[in-house]
Amino acid sequence: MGNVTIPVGQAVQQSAEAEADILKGVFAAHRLLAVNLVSSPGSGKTTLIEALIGALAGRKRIAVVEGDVETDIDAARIRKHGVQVHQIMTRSSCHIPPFMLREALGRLDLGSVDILVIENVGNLVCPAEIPLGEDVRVVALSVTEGDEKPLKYPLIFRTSSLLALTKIDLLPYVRFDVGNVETAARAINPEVGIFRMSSVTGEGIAAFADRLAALHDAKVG
Ligand SMILES: Nc1nc2c(ncn2[C@@H]2O[C@H](COP(=O)(O)OP(=O)(O)OP(=O)(O)O)[C@@H](O)[C@H]2O)c(=O)[nH]1
Ligand SMILES: [Mg+2]
Repeated sequence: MGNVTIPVGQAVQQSAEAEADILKGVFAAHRLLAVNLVSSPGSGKTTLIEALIGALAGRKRIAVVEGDVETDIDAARIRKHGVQVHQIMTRSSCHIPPFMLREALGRLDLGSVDILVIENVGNLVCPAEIPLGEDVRVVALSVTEGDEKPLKYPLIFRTSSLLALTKIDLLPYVRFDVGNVETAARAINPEVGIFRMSSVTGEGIAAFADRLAALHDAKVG
């Protein structure tokens, strides 16, 4: 029988998908909802997680995995809220690799978690291609980034079931057409759930928290 040649890129993707399946099994076994939060650097991911911890307090037990190239600054911010957190430093990787997430999960008490929020490395490109076995992928886009982003980075908008439009308190000061973004996002993914929110005014946070809580309820029955 002759050798079968698999292009390297395809082989890497297949192994990432196999890893993601393992992670999915871990999340299912612990009856937790895994949320993969993706955005450009500085869109407000960590601030949003901090607001969610407050909004879900007493209802859902939250744990957080932080992914950054360097530093544990974000984990230190989350730790102050008294929830479980683990920081992954990816060094040269522009996304959280599944094997690093698997190691991180081993450091958390998953039996006491309802919703695991994974803050991916700030980047709209690399994390889009790497499934982490998540139940929900959320792409966050802040109003200071430009309203053409769904058109320029379609993969992350196609593969995310929720879109968090962050920093809407800044709308009076920037040129950003929310309607255009929502139309473009829905053209790419008609099923996408869109949330306009501000971690400064608190607008939209409760609705977003309620959606995640409902998704966890639906998963565990
Ligand atoms: N005006 C306004 N500023 C915000 C809001 N959310 C976050 N910020 C600010 O935006 C900056 C970046 O917020 P972070 O939460 O650190 O963003 P991030 O996406 O976690 O950043 P990286 O982890 O570096 O990718 C900080 O100065 C926040 O205070 C918001 O809703 N409104
Ligand atoms: Mg952050």
